[in-house]
Amino acid sequence: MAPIRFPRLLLTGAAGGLGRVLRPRLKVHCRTLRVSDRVDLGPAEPGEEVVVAALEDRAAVLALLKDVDAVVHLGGISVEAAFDPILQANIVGVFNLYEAARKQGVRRVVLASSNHVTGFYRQDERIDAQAPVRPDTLYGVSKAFGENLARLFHDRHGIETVCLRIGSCLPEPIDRRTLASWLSHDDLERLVVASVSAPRVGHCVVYGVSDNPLTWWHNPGAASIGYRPQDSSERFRAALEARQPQPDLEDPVSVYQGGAFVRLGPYD
Ligand code: NAI
Ligand code: 15L
Repeated sequence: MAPIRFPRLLLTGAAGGLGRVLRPRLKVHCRTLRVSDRVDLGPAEPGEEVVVAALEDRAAVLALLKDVDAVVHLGGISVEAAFDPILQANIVGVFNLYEAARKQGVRRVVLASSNHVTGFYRQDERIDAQAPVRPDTLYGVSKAFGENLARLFHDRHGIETVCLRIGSCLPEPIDRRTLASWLSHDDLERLVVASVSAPRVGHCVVYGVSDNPLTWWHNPGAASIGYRPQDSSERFRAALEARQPQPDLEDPVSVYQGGAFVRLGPYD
């Protein structure tokens, strides 16, 4: 894998599921990895700096981005929730991140967006990243906000962002839906490394999936940033279909790409 050309990388959401996957892997690719979360991260490992910060704390986020060359932004609410925590973490928090990037001169962000930005497309449709957003939750709306804010900060301030509409990043697919949406941990690493190290990305939106044969997403942006997935959900299909009954195809959970998210809410 090509080395990242940024000396100091910031990884937010480092205490979360994907943060814990990426923390040891990104270290290999940069001189200093600054890891951050709102919860305790334990002591810094060699080559690390640890900063505890809440994304909604503007001053703390400004300090967090000081001397950073690029950001991998995973922090925030990662599922459907009431509006107020989503507002703080995913809307105020993302604004604080981009304002801090602008003020601190950070030129590249890899933004964890989500497939739930387009979760109300049907599973029998194949879309690309240019399709109008159809969020399936307030969470999905907040991710669409992040993508749009990233575009503003690119057009107005030249900050480059790869918005990753991550599918289902798991050790292996867990049901029929995730046979289509699965992103392996190794491919997550490949995708993030490509997003950080591609020479020019502008503002782009890429679905974060492995090389699954049945997919809902036409994803040309992935190749253009140099992402080459190596894994496929296909080897799990037979066993998974054998142990899981055929779903009710009229159920919205089976109809829409967002799966169970399309039924979540209400919102307080
Ligand atoms: P996670 O929920 O396990 O981790 C998120 C981390 O963000 C947590 O450690 C949490 O403490 C931190 N956080 C939450 N609110 C914060 C705040 N206000 N200030 C500072 N830190 C805060 O989520 P996971 O699974 O690791 O996902 C990482 C990112 O990728 C999230 O942005 C999520 O929306 C996105 N994503 C993940 C997918 C997956 O398959 N795991 C699929 C699609 C998107
Ligand atoms: C997401 O956006 C969530 O963060 C993750 O927990 C999964 O539910 C994933 O989407 C998915 O769609 O499987």
